[in-house]
Amino acid sequence: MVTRLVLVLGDQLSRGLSALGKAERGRDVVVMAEVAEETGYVPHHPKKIAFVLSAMRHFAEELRDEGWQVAYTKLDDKDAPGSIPEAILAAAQTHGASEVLATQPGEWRLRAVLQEMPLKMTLLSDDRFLCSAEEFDAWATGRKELRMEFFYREMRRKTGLMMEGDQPAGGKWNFDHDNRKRATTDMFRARPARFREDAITQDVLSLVARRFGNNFGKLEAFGLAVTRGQALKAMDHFIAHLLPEFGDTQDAMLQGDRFLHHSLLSPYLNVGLLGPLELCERVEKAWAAGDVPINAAEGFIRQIIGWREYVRGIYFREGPEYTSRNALEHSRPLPDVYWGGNTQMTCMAHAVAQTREEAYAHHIQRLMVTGNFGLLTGIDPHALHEWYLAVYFDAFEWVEAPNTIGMSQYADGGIIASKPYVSSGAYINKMSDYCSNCAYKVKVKTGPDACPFNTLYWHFLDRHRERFKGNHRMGMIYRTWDKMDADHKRDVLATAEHFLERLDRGDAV
Ligand code: FAD
Ligand code: DLZ
Ligand code: SF4
Repeated sequence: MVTRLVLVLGDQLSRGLSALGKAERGRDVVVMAEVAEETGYVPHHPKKIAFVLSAMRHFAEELRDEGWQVAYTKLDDKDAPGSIPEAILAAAQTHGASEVLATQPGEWRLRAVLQEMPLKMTLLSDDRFLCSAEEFDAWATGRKELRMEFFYREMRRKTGLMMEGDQPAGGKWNFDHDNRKRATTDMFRARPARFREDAITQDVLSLVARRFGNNFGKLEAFGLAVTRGQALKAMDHFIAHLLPEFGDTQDAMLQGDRFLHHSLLSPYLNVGLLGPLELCERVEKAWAAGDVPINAAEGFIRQIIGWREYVRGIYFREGPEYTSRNALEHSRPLPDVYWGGNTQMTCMAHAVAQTREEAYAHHIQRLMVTGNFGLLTGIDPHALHEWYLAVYFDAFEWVEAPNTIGMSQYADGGIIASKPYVSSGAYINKMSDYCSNCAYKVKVKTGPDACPFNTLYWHFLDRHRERFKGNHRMGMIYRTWDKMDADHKRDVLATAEHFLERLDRGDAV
């Protein structure tokens, strides 16, 4: 029997991966490769690189323990291949193989490359998701608007999660009305699970420090799960200690707490150490046992079977050009503040500092602080896309791009967001304790002390009036703007212009 190669990528670390399912243990060779092209297509945060490489090495060990033959190349090996195709070709030569089994990569870039390989490629669909591309297309075709909420209901019906017959448990599909309270510093909070670094991780950490020490991001205090066993522990820890209050503090931001009741499970889901369905079934069980309130359980399950599956459907439906969309024609270069440049804005300083240290910021920080700032100031959405893809430990294009290009920057012209996610300082003030400690004044509307979000918000709406004036969800906002005193409006716009000039000059804003 001729040996076949079985490709396992760094975000395909699942024992149930379709390519492994089709392979034969005694016959086939698993190919896993640490390669410069994958570690360098954006300047990834060192913690993200270390996480992926350590999880890959642990996964390879586990496969070997189970009797698989694994051809694994490390980044620092002599003659290490520089890219995934090179790794495949080198392994094909070594093992005399001419056929490759692979699960479709989660990125257009690698899909295109694999399709061009001069070998027999069997590309299997990635069934670690609940909704296939075909199923998503069938749902989306013919709809005027692709509303996540309706997609989510389909996924609830399909999985039967928190369903009573064909009706949602508790009589409602969505309990967000009970969620999203302002966090207070005295709220009880447990910490997310952290793990000790073993010898494999320590080796990877030294490699990453040597090779990627100049990338934006701190490597010390790693602490992430790198095996399925650890990821399962992180999941259990979250469900027992954090999930009960997940809904309440979902949108809150606190200077003294970077994680609140968020799960930090996204990296483990995205590389395949955890499955979305097993996680949601555990959450459902905790709710059914009375350990978790319905608003928390439903809200969490919605993020996974709703948002996560929905954005993947959009990514593959919209095609490889999606990341180049720029519906609002924004072109400002990414300012230094995103790379830790000096700023007086406490909210931006916090979001960026925690990103640098943890490779993590939670959803509202990504959407309503760094995302909101990017949209209001008119930063090139592709530059922001590359930033988000680089700096977060859970960033893979299929999930990052729809969130950035679509949800956060409205660059897809409104496929994901029915109106742009913009806000003045009032929203950040309501949901956080940042503003009380800021050089800018959140209640001030014009002049040098005014919170930049207050003036940029109106500047954005004013300059995009033609596009948004007919949006039925924005009519009220434009009416409010129109009713304002003309002198005041002029001061608002002039303050915003002055801020943008300072930003363009590279001043510390
Ligand atoms: P929790 O708050 O605990 O949520 C639970 C889980 O729900 C997450 O682990 C995640 O798997 C899922 N989830 C929640 N919201 C979303 C969403 N909007 N899209 C997809 N899944 C979601 N998520 C990524 O996994 N990778 C990214 O690269 C990424 N980039 C983003 C960029 C921007 C501009 C924005 C606004 C959001 C982005 N998100 C991304 C979505 C979300 O911010 C993260 O999934 C979440 O912060 C991960 O932290 P957590 O595990 O503590 O999440
Ligand atoms: C993110 C990442 C990194 C940093 N390094 C590797 C690597 O060396 N080898 C590998 O197989 N995968 C890596 N990955 C994950 C890939 O970039 C990911 O599989 C593609 O982006 C497709 O989602
Ligand atoms: Fe951010 Fe404005 Fe609040 Fe300062 S006042 S923290 S800039 S929202």
